[in-house]
Amino acid sequence: MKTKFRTLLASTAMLLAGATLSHAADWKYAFEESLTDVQGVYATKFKEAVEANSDHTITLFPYGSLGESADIMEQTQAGLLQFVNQSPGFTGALIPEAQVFFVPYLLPTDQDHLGRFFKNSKAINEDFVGLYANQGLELLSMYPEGEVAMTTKSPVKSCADLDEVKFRVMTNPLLVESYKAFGATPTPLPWGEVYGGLQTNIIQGQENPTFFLFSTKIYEVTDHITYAGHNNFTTALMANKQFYDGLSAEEQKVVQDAAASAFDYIVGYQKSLADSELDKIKEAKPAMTITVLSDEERACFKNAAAEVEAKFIEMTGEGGKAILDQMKADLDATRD
Ligand code: 6CS
Repeated sequence: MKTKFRTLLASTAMLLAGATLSHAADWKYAFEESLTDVQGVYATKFKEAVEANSDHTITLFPYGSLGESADIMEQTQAGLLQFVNQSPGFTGALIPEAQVFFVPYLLPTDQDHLGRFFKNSKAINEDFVGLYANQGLELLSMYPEGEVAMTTKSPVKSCADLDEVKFRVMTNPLLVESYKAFGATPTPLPWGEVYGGLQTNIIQGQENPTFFLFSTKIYEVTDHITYAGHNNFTTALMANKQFYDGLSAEEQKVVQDAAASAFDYIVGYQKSLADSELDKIKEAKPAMTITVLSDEERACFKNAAAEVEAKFIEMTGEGGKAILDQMKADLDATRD
């Protein structure tokens, strides 16, 4: 009898172990940068946390392995990928309210303020979660990647210097309006066409955070870096909502905790990157000019902001205005 009981116990234990094993899955996570860029470092932290706290594994797909930003979003919405990191620069075409990140001078360049804002903002952590859910996406985290700089072939001291400059922007309508208001000829393109476009002079400028100008060697095909303080690059991690809703409460907690710990890490990590990577650009190309515009020189960019904000409200109506107002309130509430 005892032996029979032991056998039963052993087979039950094996069955349970099998059941746990059969639930272990390999989740696919794609992002828009290389493994050593900010999104890659965030993804690595997220993967480490999920794997340390569950039986699941994560396979990371850096930029290019599954296509452009628009491709990895489609694959996630179709359920082929479980996680996607896509920046509002692209998501703005899908979720118009996400274009709010391109109202110039809305976000501060102070990285500590930004960190507090993203962590505590109602607009980010509640309102946008609902808007992303409408597109079949569970928004897990929004985080900053650094102040955006313009890189061009001729010097930029004011909006007038952007006249006739074909300026590449990510593919969202408000960013097009921004650069129109700045006086340039905006040219929306996926990332893969930017280096070649500058090399062949199809475009003469683009904007991105400093670390990306170095890691993607954009400094090789432009000669001037200009900081106007007009924006900070925002990006976002999300999951396929159907997949996320199908997880147990415990698994959802593992995913949320992993996103939160990767967020805490990346906010500090990316903070000093702008300075260290700018030094590397200076070393690689001493002739590169680096200009931080004075308040006076920024005036025309700042004046353009009101026009772009009005366009945003025109494009998104009451819902967009509510998000914008909430973001402003959240930014005020997280000031020092
Ligand atoms: O400008 C872009 O398209 C890219 N910029 C960054 C910083 N990350 C990914 C995105 O594709």
